[in-house]
Amino acid sequence: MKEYFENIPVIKYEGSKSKNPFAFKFYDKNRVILGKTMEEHLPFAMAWWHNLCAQGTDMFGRDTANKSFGETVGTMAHAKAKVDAGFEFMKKLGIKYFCFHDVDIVPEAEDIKETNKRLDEITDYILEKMQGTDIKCLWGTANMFSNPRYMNGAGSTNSAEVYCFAAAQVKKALELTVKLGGKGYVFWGGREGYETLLNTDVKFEEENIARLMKMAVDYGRSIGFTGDFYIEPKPKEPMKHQYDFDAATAIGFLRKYGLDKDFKMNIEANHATLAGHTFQHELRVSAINGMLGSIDANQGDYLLGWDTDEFPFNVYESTLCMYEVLKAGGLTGGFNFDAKNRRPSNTLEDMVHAYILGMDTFALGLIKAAEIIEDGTIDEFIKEKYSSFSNTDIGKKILSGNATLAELAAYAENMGVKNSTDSGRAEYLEAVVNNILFG
Ligand code: XUL
Ligand code: CO
Repeated sequence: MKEYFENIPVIKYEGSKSKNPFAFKFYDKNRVILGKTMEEHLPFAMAWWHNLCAQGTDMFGRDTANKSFGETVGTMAHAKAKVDAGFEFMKKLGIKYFCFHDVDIVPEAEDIKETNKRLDEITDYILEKMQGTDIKCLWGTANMFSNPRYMNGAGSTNSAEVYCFAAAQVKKALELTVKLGGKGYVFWGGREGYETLLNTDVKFEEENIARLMKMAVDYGRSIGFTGDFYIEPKPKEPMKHQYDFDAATAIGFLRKYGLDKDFKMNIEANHATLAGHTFQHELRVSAINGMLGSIDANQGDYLLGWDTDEFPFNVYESTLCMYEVLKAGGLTGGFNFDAKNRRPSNTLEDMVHAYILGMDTFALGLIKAAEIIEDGTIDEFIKEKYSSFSNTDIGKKILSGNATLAELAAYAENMGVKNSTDSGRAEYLEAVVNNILFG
């Protein structure tokens, strides 16, 4: 079997003192943290599209990286070489999951019937490669945003015929996800949105998206898909205004259309920040609604207003992410590195460095989040902050749901002047976190 990453060894944990660029400094898969191994806490996934397909093209320039893997790009021989290279990559890094769009794994043909044949062939091959390994599919999805036919949306299109194409792609991608044993199925609404209301019927479009999702749930369940469907919220890009703006919006949409039992959120860090939220905020909103499913682990650049999909290196953010994940009792999905190398980081070695960076960043986040929880200061502070609702009669009455507005008003009138005097202590708590991170 041809080796693609010839100079790359199997990546091992060597500890933080190691200077070996091809070793983990913090990701020690067997280390136990709060009762589970790091590997159990952190089901990492490789994103097929960025890692095996994207060659560095941006709005201003063409490819800088070569992902031909020795074959002609756009052929089935190339599609197979990507499978071989991808499996070698995952094995060398100890990554147990992958995520894919239909068109990441085969070149799309003019005729969808031909594309589907290619998809059958390549997934037979992927299944073959999976045998004898513990590599699994985390989630599948259909790319309903690249083909020009989707320029007016997929589920939100104006055209009944284009809507049928979207349905056909979702049907096939679901079948492939089931075939590969995928745990989840993602809807990222890339072109589900609008530029101007002068040409858009928002109500019509949202209802049609819900219809497509409902059909997907019915079909998925009928062919044995028992996993979670996910919405991956994103506020903009490529559209000016995307319907799945953020977790709160997507959750409201799912409840309105009765889809909330089958769907959870796939939260992407860079999408959160584009929505003007922190990553942690989106995770918390999902978790308190019982919908924290999976994570697209990347980060944006606060100085840039677009989806840079960088590999995560910000340990403060990965710590707060892992704090949310631990508090929520873990993910049903995993941590998919929906991230790409910077355009000038264009070698095969750079792909490996990027994954080492990402995995170490989340390992550090896990270690530090567990320390925050074990330290207990934050939890205690928050418990104490709201304690007037648990240790006073009037507070208990409010929580019981049996209080009336008149009763509370009478209570306030009898109380005299009362200003809130309980300090929020934000700076103290930030210092506590810094001390755990760096102390
Ligand atoms: C785009 C994005 C997608 C989804 C899957 O911003 O994140 O790659 O993760 O379609
Ligand atoms: Co994503």
